[in-house]
Amino acid sequence: KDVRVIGSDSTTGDSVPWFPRKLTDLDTFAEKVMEMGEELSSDHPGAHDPVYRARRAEITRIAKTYRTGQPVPEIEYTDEENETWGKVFRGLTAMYPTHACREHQYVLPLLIQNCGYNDKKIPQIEQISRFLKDCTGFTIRPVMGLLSSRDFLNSFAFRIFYSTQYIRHSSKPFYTPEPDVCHELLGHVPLFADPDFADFSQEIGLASLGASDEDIAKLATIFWFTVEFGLCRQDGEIKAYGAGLLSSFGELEYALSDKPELRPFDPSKTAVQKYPITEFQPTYFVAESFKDAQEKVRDFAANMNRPFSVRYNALTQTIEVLDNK
Ligand code: HBI
Ligand code: FE
Repeated sequence: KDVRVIGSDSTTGDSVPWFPRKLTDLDTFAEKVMEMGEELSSDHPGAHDPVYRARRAEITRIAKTYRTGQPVPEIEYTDEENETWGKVFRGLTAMYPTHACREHQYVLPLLIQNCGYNDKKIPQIEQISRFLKDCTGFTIRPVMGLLSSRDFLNSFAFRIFYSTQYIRHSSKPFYTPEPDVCHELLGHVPLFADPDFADFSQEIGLASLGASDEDIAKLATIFWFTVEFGLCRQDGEIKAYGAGLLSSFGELEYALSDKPELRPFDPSKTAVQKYPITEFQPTYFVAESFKDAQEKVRDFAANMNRPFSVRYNALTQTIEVLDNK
């Protein structure tokens, strides 16, 4: 087996889409946001608030200029921002004991102890990133807004999570049409501290490197029904581990009610399930464990249409490409 160089961004013929091979390659993603990075769509709760828009521009500038190896700059959040966070924090933490998976319940007190999680102030990304690094090797980079599925998924191959640093508009504390710190820090972060979940997320990331556009769409759907909206079975009960659920009171309650349809997680079926993005999900997929889900994603990836396989070298933090055609 040898390592070959792949470097084309065309998906035609037998060439392979470009993908990052080393950490600094991720610097090129900084400005490639899809939407809402700098501009808010007209139905965004903050779209007509000039103070909110100026604040967003100030915060996204950090993500735009961030480079590999730098500490994530601290943000001094305003009283209004901290109050919005407090409302969300208090509401959600009241539901976690009955609704969150055991891994989330185990990690949240550690975040309170080590990373300044409380209902008074929004915690700082840098401190959280250092904590995650000690737990699972995951680190956090700031991002301006939504990345393409390919770019976003690729980063998980390196155990890197792109997190926004701004918060939703104060007029609607329980609603956001896009990721914000409440979603990232309460929904995603606790799970990245869990070794099995970290392995699972990295497996999706590795599968996405150089994948065809069709396979990226499938992996993004798998990501949606696991990392974002996943349910799991624990001690005979259904619990939530998806960040989209763990950061939304309404949907967290609904997902564990008898209203939605539940199906077993099976990558080849999950990958082609249609889903709405602005309403509660009619269907959720239930994982038996993160290890089981990881193995299933690995088998799925092995059957993808990709003329090589990849491996992450944690010592050099680079991707090795194995030519095994
Ligand atoms: N970009 N910054 C960011 N955060 C996300 O959660 C995100 C994204 N891009 C795409 C995406 N999520 C998912 O909808 C999947 O396509 C992976
Ligand atoms: Fe998310």
